[in-house]
Parts: sequence; C-alpha cells; structure tokens
Amino acid sequence: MRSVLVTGGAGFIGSNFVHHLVAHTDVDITVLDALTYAGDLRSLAGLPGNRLTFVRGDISDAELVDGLVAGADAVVHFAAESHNDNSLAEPRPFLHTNIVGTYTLLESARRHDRRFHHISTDEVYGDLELDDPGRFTETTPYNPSSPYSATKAASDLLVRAWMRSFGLRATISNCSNNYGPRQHIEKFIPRQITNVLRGSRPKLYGQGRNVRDWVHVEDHSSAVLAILERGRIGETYLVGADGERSNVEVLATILRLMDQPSDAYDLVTDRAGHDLRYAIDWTKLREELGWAPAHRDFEAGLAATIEWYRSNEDWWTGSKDATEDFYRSVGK
Ligand code: NAD
Ligand code: TDX
Repeated sequence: MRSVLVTGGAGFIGSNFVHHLVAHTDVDITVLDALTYAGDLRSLAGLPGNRLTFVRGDISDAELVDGLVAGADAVVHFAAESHNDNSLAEPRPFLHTNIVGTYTLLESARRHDRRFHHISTDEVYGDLELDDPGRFTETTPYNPSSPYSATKAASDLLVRAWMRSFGLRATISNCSNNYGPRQHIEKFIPRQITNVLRGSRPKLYGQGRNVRDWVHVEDHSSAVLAILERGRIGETYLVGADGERSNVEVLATILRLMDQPSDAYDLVTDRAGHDLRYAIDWTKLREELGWAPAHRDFEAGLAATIEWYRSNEDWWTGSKDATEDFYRSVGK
C-alpha cells in the first residue's frame, strides 16, 4: 500500500488519523474533505507537503471521487455528518453525506477494485440498559435510534452489500465515543471545556446518567491502521478501551481539573430519544490483530485535552458563538 485516500481528513478523527499515518507509515495521503462547519484545514497544519495532498470537495461528487479513488491504493472513509443534535434539528445533510456519499465512494472503489475501510460507530447497535452486564459485540443486531445513527447503520449495510454482491475488498470498524485534540466544540467534552474557558456554565442533558464508553482518538487511529494493514477482508471490528463513564462523572472530572466548584453546571432539556448507554467488547480486535489501547488513564487524557483547548483558543473561538446560538435555539 503506497497511497491512501482519506475522506473527512480535516475533521476531528480524520485529521488525527492523518497525523498518525504521517508519523507511523511511509504512505502518501490525499485528503478529500468538503470543509463543512466541522472541517478545518488548520487541523492538518505542519504536515509534510510532499506526503499530503488536500482536495476540497464533496464525497457525493461522483466524477471527482472517481479520479481520486483511481489514484489511491486504499480508501479510508471518515467523512460524515457526525452530530446527533444536528441530525435531530435537520436530518437531510445526514442522508446526503452518510448514505449517498458512502454509496458514491463504494461505486468507485468497486470500479477500480480498491481496498476500502469504512469508519462507523457503536451507535448503530442502539443502546444498553445501565445494569445490563452485556456489551456490544460484532454480532449485536442493528437498532439505531437517531437520524444520525440510522444513516450510519445504512452506510454500514451498503458496505456489507458491496462486499457480498460485488466482492469489494472492505472492512468496517465501529468505535465508541472519541475524545482528544481537535474535536469540534459542539461535542460533549470540548463544549464543557470551552464553556469553562469562556466563563460560562457547562450544560448537562437530563440528569447526566447516560453512559458513554470513551476512547482516546489516537487509539482509534492506531486501531484503524491495524485493521487497514492486517484486518481480514469482509470483517467488522469493534473499537473501544473499557472507558465507560456517566456524563455526570465526566463533567465532575472536567470541573475538578479546571478548578471549578463541583456544582458549577446547569441541567438542560434532555436529548430526544437519548441513548442510555454504549459499551464495547473489543475482544476480537485484541485477539485477531493484537491491538490494545495505549491511553488507559482517562483522567490524564482529559487533562491533556483541556490543555490543548487552553493553548489553542484560536482554533475554536471563531465557532463558539454559532455553536452556542444553535444550542440556545434548541433549548440546550
Ligand atoms: P467531524 O464532524 O469532526 O468531521 C467530519 C468531516 O467530514 C469534516 O471535516 C467535514 O468537513 C467532512 N465532511 C462532511 N460532509 C462531507 C461531504 N459531503 N464530503 C466531504 N467531506 C465531508 O466527525 P468525527 O467526529 O471526526 O467523525 C469521523 C467519523 O468517525 C464519522 O464517520 C463518524 O460517524 C465516526 N465516529 C465518530 C465518533 C466520535 O466519537 N466522534 C465515534 C465513532 C465513529
Ligand atoms: O452539551 C452537552 N451535554 C450533554 O450532556 C452535549 C453536547 C452532550 N451531552 C451528552 C449527550 C451524550 O449522552 O453527552 C453525551 C455525549 O454527547 P455527544 O458528544 O454529542 O456524543 P454522542 O451523541 O454520544 O455521539 C458521539 O459518539 C458516537 C459522536 O458525536 C458520534 O459521531 C459518534 O458516532
């Protein structure tokens, strides 16, 4: 594998993956990204120009996509509309990018017989009860709750159909909640950090009992690279790091690390259809590919993430007002 096309490489996880590829491989990288509100070219700053080509465009632009896929040995597909709250307010872009965009990439990958890796989420499996001893595995039935997760589930099923019907050489990974540098401040952890940095109060949905299974974005990147290099064609791999925590626990840690009183937050209207709990069993990835997460200390990872937002205010400050205007308009 000498060249990789990374879609959504100016977003949170995609940009972290591009940094990871530059540091850990010799491949040439082309990033295809539409630079929506969630994409930021500054997330790719400082990377070597002789290894990285950036193309601004939409993954549903069949002609553009076909030329780029033809020119790469493999496609790693991160591009998506990724935020549940946005999907509840305006679902259409989610159908466009997550379904039609994925379909467009699949057609080119099939035409040119390219290796394809599809990035997906644990949200396709729906949610678990708080006291359920089980966790999601690769055979858990699909049961998505939100417009976002329904479109991600649809995209996974398209990949599976293209593998079975057309022999596409593909793999899929479904990962739990990521945290780390360069995450858009609409998401839970960076929203609260930047609220505190701005002197406003963090906002917790409902009672904050919902549980998410946190994994550091660098661990997600190393898992994707392991699957790309050594994963079995046709397989799905779940990615997680045994990081289950309730939202109220995560917020309490942020407040403590940022020297705030433990009650310095507001409870706001709950999310419609809010998934209660996600939990990932990543045994298959460990046993088949020998992968393990490097970031096992959540509090240390969170402290470093807080430091990143503190030191990179320029990166996020321009989008803070629009983000909070949106939340105000939906009562959050
Ligand atoms: P993000 O919103 O930060 O980034 C998405 C990127 O895709 C942006 O750069 C955006 O400009 C680009 N994009 C959007 N629509 C496009 C289009 N039509 N054509 C080209 N580019 C387009 O998202 P993220 O959090 O980095 O998530 C990346 C992937 O990982 C998504 O597929 C998401 O479903 C999946 N995922 C995310 C998480 C998480 O915790 N954030 C967990 C599991 C899986
Ligand atoms: O201000 C907030 N307050 C709050 O309590 C926000 C923005 C969120 N929340 C809650 C909702 C969730 O229970 O925090 C939890 C995490 O919320 P998000 O950051 O919006 O993530 P989530 O909905 O869990 O989805 C994320 O993980 C799976 C990513 O956004 C998806 O792209 C990924 O597929």
